[in-house]
Amino acid sequence: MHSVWHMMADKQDEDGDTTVVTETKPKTKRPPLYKVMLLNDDYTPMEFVVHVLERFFGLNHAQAFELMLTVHKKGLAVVGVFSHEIAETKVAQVMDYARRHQHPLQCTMEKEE
Ligand code: TYC
Repeated sequence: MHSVWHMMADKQDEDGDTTVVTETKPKTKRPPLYKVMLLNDDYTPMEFVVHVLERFFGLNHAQAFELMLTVHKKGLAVVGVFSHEIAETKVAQVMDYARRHQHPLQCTMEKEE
C-alpha cells in the first residue's frame, strides 16, 4: 500500500513567525520474511532431495525434481519464503530428516531484504 505525505505550507502567525508543520507516517511494520535455502553437495542422492521438497515444501514431483536440479546446477536455491518461526521449523525439519538418513544435505535461512 502506498501513501503520499505532504509537508504542509508554512503558516505565519501574528508576529510573522513561521512554523513548519510535518506529519509522520504511522508505521504498520510487517514482520520480515525469511528465504529458506537448500545447498548442493556431492553425496545426498537426488531422489532424497526430491522427496524432501515434496514432504516439507509441498511441491509436486515435477516441481520438486526441477528445483532439485536447480540446486544441483547452481549450488543453492531458495525453496520457500516464510515467517521467521515457520522458516526455523522447516530448516530444523530438513536438517533432522537428513541427519536421520545420514545425508549431508544442508538447509539454511536468510532474511529477505
Ligand atoms: N549433487 C547431488 C548429487 O549429484 C544432488 C543434490 C541436489 C544434493 C540438491 C543436494 O541440495 C541438493 N547426488
